[in-house]
Amino acid sequence: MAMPDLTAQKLSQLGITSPEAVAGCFAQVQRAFDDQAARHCLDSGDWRAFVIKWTGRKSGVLSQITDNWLKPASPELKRVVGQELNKLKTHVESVLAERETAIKAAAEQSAAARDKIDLSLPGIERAIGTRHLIRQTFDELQRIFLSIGFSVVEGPEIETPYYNFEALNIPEHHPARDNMDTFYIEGTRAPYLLRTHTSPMQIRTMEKQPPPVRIIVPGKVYRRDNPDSTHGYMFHQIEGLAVDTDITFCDFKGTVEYFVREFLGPKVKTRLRPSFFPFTEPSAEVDATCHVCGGTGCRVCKQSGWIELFGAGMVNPAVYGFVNYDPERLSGFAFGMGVDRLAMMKYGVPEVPLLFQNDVRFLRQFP
Ligand code: 2NL
Repeated sequence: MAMPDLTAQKLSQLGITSPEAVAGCFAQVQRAFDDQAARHCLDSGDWRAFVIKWTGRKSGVLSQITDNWLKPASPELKRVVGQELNKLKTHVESVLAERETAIKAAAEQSAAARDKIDLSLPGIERAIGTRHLIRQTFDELQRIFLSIGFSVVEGPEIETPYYNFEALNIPEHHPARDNMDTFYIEGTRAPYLLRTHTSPMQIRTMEKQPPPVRIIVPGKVYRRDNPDSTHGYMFHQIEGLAVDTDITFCDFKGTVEYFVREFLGPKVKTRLRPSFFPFTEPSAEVDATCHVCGGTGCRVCKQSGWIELFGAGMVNPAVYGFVNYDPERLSGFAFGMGVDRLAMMKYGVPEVPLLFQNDVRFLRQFP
């Protein structure tokens, strides 16, 4: 007979009348318990249910036996039922206690095993980034200018029209503003804009310190362009400025040539081509012999043998007026180069978007 049916009935209903038969019933119950105890594993949720099934106050098997077998037992059987019940209770409790100790020990052991640090395992490898190609190019350019006595100055990307245009001899409605159309910041009382070159920081430096000045200003600059393979709305620039009492066009030319040879190699030749900037006079475009054909003419240099590198010139004396420098006593040169352009040229990057999409297949080529 299955367990609940057996203990749900009174002994008289089961037809038990002798002490031997009582002992037989208890033996049957104990076998059922031992059987289940062996099957119920150390899984603790399952274990709880098993414990309650046997020792639960309300409807546990032991309580059922007390209620159904012991209490209504006939006077002749009461003693033996009580004895058998006590034996069963002791057995059940000792088995449960034993198993519980084993469960706890096993849980502790597995927790200890889990927490143990295996020092022989390889560590977690974290990918360490590398310097982006533009950063590498900035560093290279800065190294060259630092080696000949320039210092690095940085400044804000949000500027006023005065520092970005007026103080650089670009008055309102000057046509030079056309290709430097920029982003204006709305909702501020004073007009603010995103700088179109890093020149504002050269103006700020001259305002603050007396000559001599020998600085380069690296940074991000913005222009309102439609993005394509050669343009973005942002690019990186390094501008340079040298002002002193005795700076000549020869210093300008010598510095430019030194820089180009350091950056592109000793075989590269340089030429200056007349140009125009409102903030320099005279102004020049600096060209270098083509890095692809070496000057003989190819598709990249459009058969000319020359590649345009950057713009430069002698500082327009009008600029000195804005910073309280004496144009009679001082002279200097300045230049501005697009870092992205130079990086693309030197490393053969075909289009601007590649620089800023941060595709690892591109980045990994410049570790
Ligand atoms: C270009 C050309 C240039 C300058 C920038 C400059 C700054 C001051 C005074 C005079 Cl404070 N000049 N900067 C001079 C010549 C050229 O940039 O094409 N840049 C991308």
